[in-house]
Amino acid sequence: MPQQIIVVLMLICCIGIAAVWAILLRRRLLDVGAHAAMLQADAQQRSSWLKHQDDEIKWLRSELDIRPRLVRKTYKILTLGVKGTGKTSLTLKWANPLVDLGTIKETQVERYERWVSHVLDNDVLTEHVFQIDDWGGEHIVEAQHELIVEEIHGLLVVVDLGGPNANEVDPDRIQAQLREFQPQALRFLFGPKMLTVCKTVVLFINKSDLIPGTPAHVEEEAKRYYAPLIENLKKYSAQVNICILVGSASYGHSTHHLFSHFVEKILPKDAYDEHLLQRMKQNGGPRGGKGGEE
Ligand SMILES: Nc1nc2c(ncn2[C@@H]2O[C@H](COP(=O)(O)OP(=O)(O)OP(=O)(O)O)[C@@H](O)[C@H]2O)c(=O)[nH]1
Ligand SMILES: [Mg+2]
Repeated sequence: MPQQIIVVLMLICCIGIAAVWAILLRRRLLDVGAHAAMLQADAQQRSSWLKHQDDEIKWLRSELDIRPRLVRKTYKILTLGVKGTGKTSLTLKWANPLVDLGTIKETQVERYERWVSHVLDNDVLTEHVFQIDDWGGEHIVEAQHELIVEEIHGLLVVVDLGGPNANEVDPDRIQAQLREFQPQALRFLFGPKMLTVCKTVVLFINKSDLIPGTPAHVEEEAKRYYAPLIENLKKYSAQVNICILVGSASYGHSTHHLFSHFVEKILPKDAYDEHLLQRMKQNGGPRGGKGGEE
């Protein structure tokens, strides 16, 4: 009898264990099923992302195909003058450069870029850019050399009425600058290549703030100091445009005329865009205001 009980108990135990196993197995199977469903959903999502990326690449390619080709036209403007006349102060003011290409140590030239206009013609977008080379006065010989060997579209000669910390006109300094640009030097600078490529020469008499009086009087005085140079420059006016400006880089007098003047004289007429036309209309050209003479 006890043996039968033992057998029955063992049977009950076996059935119990089997039932527990069955439950565990069922749970496991459910887990595996859920995992498989998750993997399938994940795979579907990845495949949809891939398709989306593929579509995006195709769209970008088609955009690239219809995008205009970019062409760049650079016009070089050279700034020339003895040490401390205000060349850098003036360049930073008129050119309002967006790009500072940095100082080239060996040659001591500061090189800047200013975008002037963008013109779209069929599938070509032309970007017109001024490159301004601002040579330190200590390197005037290298600057003059650049004028002779490079293609320079505009020349900005900067003279001043007094030294770096002057608070009045310095006649000795003016005489020294007149000697620097005496007729013989001008003949050397205004060679055949320069006269062919260069569209304008601007003489900017800087530091007009050192002369007291009305703007008209200041201009007259400044031009009187530099009369020999003005006269010698004008001898070239049949070959190249000559412009005389009196102003102050520190106070912004006449500095705004420079950009419009260079645009007007250097940029071909088909290089104007809407924005530039608007700007030129507002400025009224280089002689729209006072201080300019050609
Ligand atoms: N009073 C007066 N000082 C000015 C004017 N423009 C520039 N300066 C001063 O002149 C000094 C020289 O100015 P810069 O712009 O460095 O002259 P620069 O011609 O570039 O000098 P270098 O590169 O050394 O040849 C500075 O002390 C300026 O503050 C101006 O319109 N009026
Ligand atoms: Mg400088």
